[in-house]
Amino acid sequence: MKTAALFVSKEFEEEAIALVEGANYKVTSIYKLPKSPNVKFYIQYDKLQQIKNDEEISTLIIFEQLKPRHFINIRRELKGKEVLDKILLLLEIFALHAGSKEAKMQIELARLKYELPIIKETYTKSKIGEQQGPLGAGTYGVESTIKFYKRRINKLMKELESIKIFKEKSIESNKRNNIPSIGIVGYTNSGKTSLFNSLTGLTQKVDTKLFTTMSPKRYAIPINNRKIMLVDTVGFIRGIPPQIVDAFFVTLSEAKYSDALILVIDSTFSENLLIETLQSSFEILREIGVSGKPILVTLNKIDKINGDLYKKLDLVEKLSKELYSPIFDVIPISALKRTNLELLRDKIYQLATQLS
Ligand SMILES: Nc1nc2c(ncn2[C@@H]2O[C@H](COP(=O)(O)OP(=O)(O)OP(=O)(O)O)[C@@H](O)[C@H]2O)c(=O)[nH]1
Ligand SMILES: [Mg+2]
Repeated sequence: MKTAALFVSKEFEEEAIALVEGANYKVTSIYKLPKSPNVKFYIQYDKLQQIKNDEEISTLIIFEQLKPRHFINIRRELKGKEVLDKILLLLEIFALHAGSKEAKMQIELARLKYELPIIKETYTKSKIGEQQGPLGAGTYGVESTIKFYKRRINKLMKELESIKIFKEKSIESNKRNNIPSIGIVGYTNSGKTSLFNSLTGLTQKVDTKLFTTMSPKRYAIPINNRKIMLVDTVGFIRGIPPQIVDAFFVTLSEAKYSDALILVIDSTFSENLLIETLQSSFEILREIGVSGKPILVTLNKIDKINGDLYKKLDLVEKLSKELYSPIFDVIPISALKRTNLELLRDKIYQLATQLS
């Protein structure tokens, strides 16, 4: 297993550790981010030296967004060690879980686009004699790498465009068949796939790791003799960097094309975290262009909480209605123990009836 030194602000510490572990690294040390970033290395020079000299650490992860010059300077300083920022870490996790060809292509595209400016800047520096190119082959090597990147980026963009057109057509034809589709969305690990499985009877992979689902899954179920399409999607996280929104978007766009949504919220969160989760969930939905579609909010994992259910339910209901309209309903469930699943099926049926 690879070992990582992690630099992260207190606010994101828990989430960052879960993500780093989800990418199969063992976190061996955690450092605070500097209040004012070092111009050359982002982190403090003495900390960088510590990491350089620590043979146990294979990877430096800075849970922030680095500039190309930071990558170049840190990589030069650390020689063989791997260096990831928040974006490269997320892309690595996406790549681990990506199932569909489209998701894989979207992730490769995001990575190439992110690395191209780093290579370009290395090229500029190597030209003025500051250092060798990334492949150690001088400027010629870097020039051909840049050309390769650009060709590959163009090719991926073309292929993705044709996949998108094909997908839109098939979604259109579903619409003509009058099958309403309902997207299951929410924070990663909230229980979307568990809910999808208990409603469809399928056995899609469920795990405590973040981003277990990386490709959307569609499946039509009958409720009261009516066919309804359910779509399981990739989970949200807070503060998705804009450069990788597209890699997310490949699955999140399913939410945009759905006629209505089920938003799954993890009821085991503290009240503060519930508030934050709701705010960021509706924010992300707005960012991907969801508006006007009815949303059915489910407060999941209620088998794990005791006592404060009604307080939390009240909070979620009030805040959801403040943040979005129309909220179709808010109901407590347990996807795992199948609590209130019949009620949920009824609600889904009512929702579908309202849609057509
Ligand atoms: N106790 C309890 N655990 C649940 C419930 N629903 C889901 N879980 C657990 O929560 C974890 C995450 O469940 P998933 O269904 O994989 O969550 P997800 O939202 O699909 O996660 P991603 O695909 O990673 O975005 C798993 O360990 C589930 O067993 C529930 O109602 N009660
Ligand atoms: Mg899932």
